Amino acid sequence: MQPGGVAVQAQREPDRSESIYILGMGAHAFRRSGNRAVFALVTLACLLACGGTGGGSREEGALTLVFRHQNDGAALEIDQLIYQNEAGNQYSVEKFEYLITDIWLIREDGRIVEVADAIQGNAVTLGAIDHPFEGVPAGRYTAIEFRWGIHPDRNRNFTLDSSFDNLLWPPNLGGGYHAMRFEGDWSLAAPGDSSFSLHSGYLRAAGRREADGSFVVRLDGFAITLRDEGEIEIEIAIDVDRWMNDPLIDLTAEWADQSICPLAAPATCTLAAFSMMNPETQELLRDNGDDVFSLLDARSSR
Ligand SMILES: [Cu+2]
Repeated sequence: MQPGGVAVQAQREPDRSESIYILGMGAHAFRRSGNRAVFALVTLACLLACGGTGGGSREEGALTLVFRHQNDGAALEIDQLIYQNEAGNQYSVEKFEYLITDIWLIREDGRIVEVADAIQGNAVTLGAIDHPFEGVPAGRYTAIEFRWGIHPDRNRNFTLDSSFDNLLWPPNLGGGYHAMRFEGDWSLAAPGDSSFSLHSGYLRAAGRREADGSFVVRLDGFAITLRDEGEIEIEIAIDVDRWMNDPLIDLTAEWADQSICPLAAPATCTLAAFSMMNPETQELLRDNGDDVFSLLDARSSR
């Protein structure tokens, strides 16, 4: 992998039992309680058995994580019909909201620090807000990993707390949570403007291929030191244009399988609509994920 590069994996199941820290329950607002009892026990066992710093005086600091929303490398503008994807569709962005889970910092010694269980972003209503996390163990960090969406094993209704209910996915399509809602207008040569809706999640419905839109993103190629009572900042770009470009999502293209189109013939479904019902769209979105994220900055700020 190139420095600063991105690796995307569909699954990530390392043996974390030897090397994980989990931050305290008060570390951030969205922490899920209950389901990580096993990991908490492992952490406790490690803290006892591994010695640590002893005496409850663990050295720790703060992390600020920022996601910047971009389009083709520039700050994203909302509701402007000024963008064009590589298929030639002119489009605007009216909605861009998403779920990120399993945010881990990787230390130089290979240890994993779980920073947050789940956060959500919204380019329209929240913009590039800071996600602050306290109680991060001091050390030297060389990578950050997170999952876009949520692991399929956990992608069921209400596995996250109620602050994530706005991202729930329709029960008849499998339930759980969206990874992303990306919507806007786009321009047709004729008869005029129309809207598009690219939603990704975990499609499970009778008569359709199962398709999971979640994946792991790893950003590395940096080395920053978090000192006791210090602070580090990591800034990550999400480039929305890249959700449509490789492979191409041409909003005029007709679904490969019209037999699952909810419209009555002779109307046809195109990739601009009904994205939640179409495994083809889910797979195209997931396959586009490998160049959406990039590291803008990683620094020790205190
Ligand atoms: Cu949806």
